[in-house]
Amino acid sequence: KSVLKRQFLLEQTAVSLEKQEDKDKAKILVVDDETINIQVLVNQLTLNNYYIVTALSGEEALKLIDEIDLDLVILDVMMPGMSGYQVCEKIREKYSLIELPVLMLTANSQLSKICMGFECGANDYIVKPFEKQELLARIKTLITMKNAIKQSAIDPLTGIFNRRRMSELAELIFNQYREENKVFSIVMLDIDNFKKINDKYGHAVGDHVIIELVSRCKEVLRSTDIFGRYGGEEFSLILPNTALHNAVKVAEKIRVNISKKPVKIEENKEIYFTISSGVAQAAKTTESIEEIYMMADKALYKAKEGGKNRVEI
Ligand code: GH3
Ligand code: MG
Ligand code: MG
Ligand code: MG
Repeated sequence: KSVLKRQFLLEQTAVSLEKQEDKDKAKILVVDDETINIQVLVNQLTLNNYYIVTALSGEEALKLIDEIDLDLVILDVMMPGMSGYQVCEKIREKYSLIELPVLMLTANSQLSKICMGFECGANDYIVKPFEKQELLARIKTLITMKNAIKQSAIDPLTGIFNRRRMSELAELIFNQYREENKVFSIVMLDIDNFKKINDKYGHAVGDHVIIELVSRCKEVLRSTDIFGRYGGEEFSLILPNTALHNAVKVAEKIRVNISKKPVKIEENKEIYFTISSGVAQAAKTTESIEEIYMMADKALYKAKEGGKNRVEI
């Protein structure tokens, strides 16, 4: 029976993945051990233009959360195996209230159970049987809030993290890695002679070069790497679990990926541009994240002094 259940859900998911190619749709993970509950939610949410992913257990849900960039999790509390409370706590170890909202959904209306949900990291709580309108209104608010917060962390020209968010993430990673005794590296990248590109071809071409730089970097980076715009034509990378020599390899790969291929700026016009990078590693002895940024900055300066289009440590 449970195999059939799973099969049904897999098909449901496959169908919705096929139909809902629209990337703009908010993605919701529905976690419930009862197929019928999932079915009801999937139907309602799909009608309201959400992209739905489903899981029948907490264990399965946690896997999906790491694989898919979700906007909301709707979480049943009473499930065999991990309870919704446990799942929510696990989610909060990795994602904050503003990164991934969780809406708990359960038949238990006891005050202590509701409070427990919030203590475990839920953003909102709704008791079954729920009013469809109310559920939809709560979902909408949670997703709107998440998007608003996301906007404030993103650079509008390139779509990658802005400096503020990069600083927050660097701080987070620094603290986490120091506790766990792990290593990570920082790369600072700066476009060479960018002022000349602007002066010669105009600001719009300059912007286009910046956007091209971002996509060339993305071609090289892994999904766990953190990439942001530090300022004007300066970018920074946080490479988790990456020691200095490997970070240099990544920076070198990016440098080559940029310098080897021209950028098309008009129908029949292509230009080449280059970047310089400075790399530094955060090790056990590092006292603060600022210290690593300063080291990377110094290395970048060295790369510029040494003739540009190069990587230094
Ligand atoms: P270097 O090789 O030493 O890095 O020289 P550079 O010309 O790249 O550096 P400089 O700091 O002298 O000039 C950077 C220029 O980048 C100046 C600024 O007007 C331009 N800039 C900053 N942000 C943007 C942007 O968003 N778009 C465009 N088109 N230009 C920008
Ligand atoms: Mg249940
Ligand atoms: Mg520059
Ligand atoms: Mg600069």
